[in-house]
Amino acid sequence: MPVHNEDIAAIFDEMADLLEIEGDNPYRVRAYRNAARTVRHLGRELSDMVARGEDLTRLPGIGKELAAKIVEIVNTGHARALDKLHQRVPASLEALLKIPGLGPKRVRALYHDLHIKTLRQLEDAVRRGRLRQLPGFGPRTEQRILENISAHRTEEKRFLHSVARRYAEPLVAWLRQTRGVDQVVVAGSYRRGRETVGDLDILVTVRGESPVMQRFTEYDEVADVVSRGTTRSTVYLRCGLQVDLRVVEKASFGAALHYFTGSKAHNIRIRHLGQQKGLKINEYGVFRGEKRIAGETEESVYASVDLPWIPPELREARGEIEAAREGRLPVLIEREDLRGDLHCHTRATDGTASIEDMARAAQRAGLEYLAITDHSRHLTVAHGLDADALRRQMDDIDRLNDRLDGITLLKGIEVDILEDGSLDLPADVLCRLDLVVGAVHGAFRLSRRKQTERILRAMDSPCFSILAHPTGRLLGEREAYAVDIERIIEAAAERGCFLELNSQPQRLDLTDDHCLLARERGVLVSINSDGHQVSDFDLLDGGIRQARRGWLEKQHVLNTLPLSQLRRKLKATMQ
Ligand code: DGT
Ligand code: CA
Ligand code: CA
Repeated sequence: MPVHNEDIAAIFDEMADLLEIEGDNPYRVRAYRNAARTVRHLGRELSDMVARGEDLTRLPGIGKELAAKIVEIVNTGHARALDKLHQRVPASLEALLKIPGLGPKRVRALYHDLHIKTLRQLEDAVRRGRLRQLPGFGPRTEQRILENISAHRTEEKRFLHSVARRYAEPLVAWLRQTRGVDQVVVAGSYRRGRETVGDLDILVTVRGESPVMQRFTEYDEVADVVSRGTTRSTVYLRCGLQVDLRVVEKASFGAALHYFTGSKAHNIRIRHLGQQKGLKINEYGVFRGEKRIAGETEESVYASVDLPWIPPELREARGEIEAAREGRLPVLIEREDLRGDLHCHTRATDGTASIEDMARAAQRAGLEYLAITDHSRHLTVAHGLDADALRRQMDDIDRLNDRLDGITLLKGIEVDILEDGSLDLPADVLCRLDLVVGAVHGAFRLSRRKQTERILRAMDSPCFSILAHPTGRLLGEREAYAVDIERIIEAAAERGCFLELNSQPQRLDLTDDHCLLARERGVLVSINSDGHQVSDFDLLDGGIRQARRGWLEKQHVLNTLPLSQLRRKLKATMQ
């Protein structure tokens, strides 16, 4: 069975959690967490690397012991060390870990000191005020736990688009290889490019007899077949992702694709338009009376209600139907429109590659310029640069630019926005750079007013260019901090600075709604990789997907500009 990086990362994360609950050595715990992160963000499948006998200890943070574990997982699908931990640590504690605000440390305290093992016991203990005996559990923590326990009960598990894609692509390839199979498309939220997907909705058309259903339910990664029929089956993959497969007739393919792409709200609007013209629109086609008049292609479905085809990313009932009717659908940005990347890291801080390697990788990714923006000194976990180290890096970049052909490096920094809104390095140092990317990396729990003012103040600095990952959220891990994003967008418009759409799969902020707002207010968005390794330029696809959901066109995106024009824009921010 093929083991994906995500499966390995999940095992390492779980081991870190369980070791921490057990009170193991913090260095060991951290080693597993770092390894999970490395594995998750690696551009290549570890199973391939193991198959080729490559030396895994050359990966950052992977020593002999971890390398051996990776090989074991790739070969057997599991880690004996984790199996042993499972025998020692009660399974119900893992459910507690899923409550936001309850990390392994707190779960350990609950378990050791209060013998709490289950959600029910936890809820009960909170209600009876028992948690207050524990250090670090105040009334606010109690409140959050209560809120989250109830939210958690109903919460469905969603998958990052990037993770779903790792499962979807090989499955689609597998189905395509099946006798008689013609078209295979993943519809649903996946096709609309949402940042997370609840399940995969796959449509296939076949010629004559095809064993596609059998082939689907016998796929290696299927853990559980929920239902199997001749035209529809549902399975769970081992990672927990649900997949629906539907076989549709060729004459209905466009109608089915339209229906199952959604969104539901968009579909309902289109169906109403049909009704007004005396047409019935469903997943089988467009009908006048009994007669099917359209449905083989999506274009034909839209044409039946006098509309041009609408890109899936826009189908959220946010004005796309009106725009289509009035001939003002956006010409959405594409990956090829990006000429550069304005946010990445190197070995100087928490990246894994040299400046030169990052430059070459960016060039291979088709980019013409790349801004090096390592962390500033305040971010000690990333070994942030002080003024001297930054000056040395600037000299290095000058020398490299003399040597490099076909790509230009820009000098930048990802400077911490401190709690009071000042920047982590003096203005005279910052103003010598080509651009300054400002970011919030701590004090996430300030009030909305304070957080907003903090960022506005940072944007007032004389040389602030781009606000990085403007909400600080980490999908599935950390909520956005409370902040008035509308005011920040307005402030960016007034000050002539820019907002980032960060392409890291867990970030993807600005969100789609924020992009719409930025577009409306005339603030240019910079779609950046925030790359920490050479393979990270691949992540730009995800940023583009989000930007398209936010209606962005080429002219709304800063880093589609040719270098000379970009320099002019950036200079204007460096007063
Ligand atoms: P997800 O899976 O939660 O990320 O989101 P979707 O949009 O993929 O939703 P899903 O998988 O429940 O259904 C796939 C598509 O099927 C959905 O986008 C629109 C269509 N659909 C599902 N149920 C209905 C419905 O009751 N009415 C209409 N008009 N369309 C529906
Ligand atoms: Ca779906
Ligand atoms: Ca579905």
